[in-house]
Amino acid sequence: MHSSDSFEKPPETGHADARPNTLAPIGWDQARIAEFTEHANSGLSPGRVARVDGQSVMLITATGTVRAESSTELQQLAETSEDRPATGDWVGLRQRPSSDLDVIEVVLRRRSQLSRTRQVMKSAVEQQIVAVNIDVAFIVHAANNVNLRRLEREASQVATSGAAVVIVLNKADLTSDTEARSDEVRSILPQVDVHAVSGVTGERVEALAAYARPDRTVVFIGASGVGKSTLINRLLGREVMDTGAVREDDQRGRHTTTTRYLHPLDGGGALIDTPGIRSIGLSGADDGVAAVFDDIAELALTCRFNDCSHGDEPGCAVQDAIRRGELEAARLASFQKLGREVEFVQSKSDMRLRNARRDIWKARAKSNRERMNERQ
Ligand SMILES: Nc1nc2c(ncn2[C@@H]2O[C@H](COP(=O)(O)OP(=O)(O)OP(=O)(O)O)[C@@H](O)[C@H]2O)c(=O)[nH]1
Ligand SMILES: [Mg+2]
Ligand SMILES: [Zn+2]
Repeated sequence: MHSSDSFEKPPETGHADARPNTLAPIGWDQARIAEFTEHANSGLSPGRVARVDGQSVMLITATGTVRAESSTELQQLAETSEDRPATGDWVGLRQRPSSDLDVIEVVLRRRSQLSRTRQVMKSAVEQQIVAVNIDVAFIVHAANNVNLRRLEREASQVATSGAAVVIVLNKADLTSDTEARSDEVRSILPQVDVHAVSGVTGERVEALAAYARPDRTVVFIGASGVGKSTLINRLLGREVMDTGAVREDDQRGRHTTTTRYLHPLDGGGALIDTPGIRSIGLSGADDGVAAVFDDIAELALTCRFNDCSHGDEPGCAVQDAIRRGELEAARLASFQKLGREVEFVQSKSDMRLRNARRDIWKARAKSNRERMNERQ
């Protein structure tokens, strides 16, 4: 298990001034310092959330790792779980010498936010934050088991977050086919970097290390068992995360990682490990879908009708492109499927729409009842 002591404290030098700044290498830049001035003046110190454990969080600060909880005011301000401190957040902290827990008084503006839609009940969905203030997202798949539909969904999810998408085909040691797999990925995501690597042999892992520069935060997402934690251990150069064997029968992982962890890299930068999730909901906005399918989005601009569904409408530029062989019909199909999912999620999370629908159903039920009564 990982307790707070799995995070290394900076070396004690005896001189406060000589202590290396542990925050700059994980993204505490000039803009953040400026943003923080007023909070520093009111006695707060900065920290970055490394891990959230229920009500308390673990923070990396200039003087080491500390535990903290949100102030009562902050808790009241947080209307949804999205507003609570999340892995990767920069916060302002007030020390509380008499307690093990310091107090988080402010959460700084998020520069990017990766969330997923989680089904909480049969008819209710919730946005769940995966990580914030991230610059790059590694979408990890096993090279011998690439799921293109899932990959498209994950890429759309990342596109809405503000982070750059990088595709990692791990376990390259298990297949001789990595070039063909990489080409398949490039055919659906032409603008995205694709790297075939192995977390076990270390093959091509240096290509990934190149993204993890000082002041950059990289988040790893992907199904359980694809090897996210294995890659992170390799990039960190030590076994920080537990890794787990995949099941023989279906090659699925066992959900070894259960929380999100932010790990500072020795050379600067940070990596966030996340638990593999079974299915990824889309996080609402269509512009993410459009960004991944920008070829279709661009074609659609010239369809005759603004609300063209790219079916059998006259003057459909998308269908024209398919007829000319410039666009694969399968690509349109996955675009439409994704669009429907987004719409579904949006309509579900849009309270007004939900209430309006309920009223319509009530009205229908009522008129059905009345009609039944008339017949009797
Ligand atoms: N052959 C091979 N096996 C790998 C590679 N990377 C990881 N594995 C194995 O795959 C299994 C799962 O690896 P993990 O790193 O735990 O996977 P994960 O993505 O972190 O999984 P969760 O934490 O459950 O989300 C382990 O048995 C690893 O040793 C690789 O490049 N090649
Ligand atoms: Mg893991
Ligand atoms: Zn059209």
